[in-house]
Amino acid sequence: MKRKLAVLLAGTMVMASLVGCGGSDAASTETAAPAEETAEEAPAEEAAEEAPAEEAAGDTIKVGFAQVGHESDWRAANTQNYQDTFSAANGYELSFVDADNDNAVQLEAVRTFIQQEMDYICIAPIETAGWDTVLQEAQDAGIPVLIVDRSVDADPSLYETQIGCDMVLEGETAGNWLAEYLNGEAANILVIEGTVGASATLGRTEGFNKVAAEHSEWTILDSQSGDFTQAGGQEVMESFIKSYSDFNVVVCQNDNEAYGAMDAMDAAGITYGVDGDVIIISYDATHDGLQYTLDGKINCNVECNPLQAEFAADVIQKLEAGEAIDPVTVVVDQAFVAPGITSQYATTMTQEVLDGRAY
Ligand code: GYE
Repeated sequence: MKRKLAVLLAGTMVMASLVGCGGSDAASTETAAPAEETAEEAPAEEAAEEAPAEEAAGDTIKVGFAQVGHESDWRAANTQNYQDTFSAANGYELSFVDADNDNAVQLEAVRTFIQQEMDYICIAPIETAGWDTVLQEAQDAGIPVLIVDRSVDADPSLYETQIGCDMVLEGETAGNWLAEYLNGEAANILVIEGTVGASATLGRTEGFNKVAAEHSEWTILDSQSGDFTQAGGQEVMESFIKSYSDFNVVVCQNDNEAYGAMDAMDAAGITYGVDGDVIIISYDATHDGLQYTLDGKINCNVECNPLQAEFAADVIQKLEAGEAIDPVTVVVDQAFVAPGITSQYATTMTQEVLDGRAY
């Protein structure tokens, strides 16, 4: 009881949003239940005593964002987008932590946000696993959590919502495009995966492998993590080149890995892209990745849109207003292919498409 009361006194504004939300949305009612119980159990006059002070300080919404790191161009664009959206001018105080791809640092950041009594916590989880305890701690503290970009394997009642791209679909799109492009030709495939245990890695791998399983003429020779970095992509590709002499497809699970893989192939005299021996598939479709696609160096680039902060802000504003929120928001992607390729799964790159890309 003592803990519950402390929770109530610490977050009048948060509690109000949860109660309001619970009243209007079935999915969120469940999520908000512990905080609502807290409200009901606490003596009304004690809550009233504390409320005015909390409300006076409550005009600015305090958001803690535990970001993965700064491993890629995608991540840089995503971070910038959060900083622009959750600005003081927009009524927010954003506390930003770059976890540098370290799970322990990310967990610690979330615990610090809980201690600091943030109004909301956004987590872009490095890995899917290991979140139950800290999410429970946030819920016990009455702080709504938004899982953003990647997903977690925790009980969904421990967080408000998940916002991100459909990584499995991205993998399927890459696979479907390859099948269409090869049209029955054999493929010896090397995969440079993203960070081990990340939903972006797991989903893209699952989706691609699902299509690969339908093609007995395809062989996945090897699949290693390049940790979503350019250096990682280069290192993995260099080791692939030492081990395999007969491959015609390299799948890079993000653009930065593709840049590293291209450097490694350049150094080894291996040609790639529309005029080369090796087909390159990449993910993200960031500006530079699309430049390489326009140049015909990357054959197919499956988009993952990093501009997701608006969706998070929308959820927070709805919770503040006591409105219903969606338990899941899928950020819609498309795929792009090099000039000269036409595909039912992707848009053929043009200078105009590239000029329209802000990140
Ligand atoms: O593809 C990669 C980044 O989680 C979707 O993380 C994101 C991935 C993105 O490092 O570039």
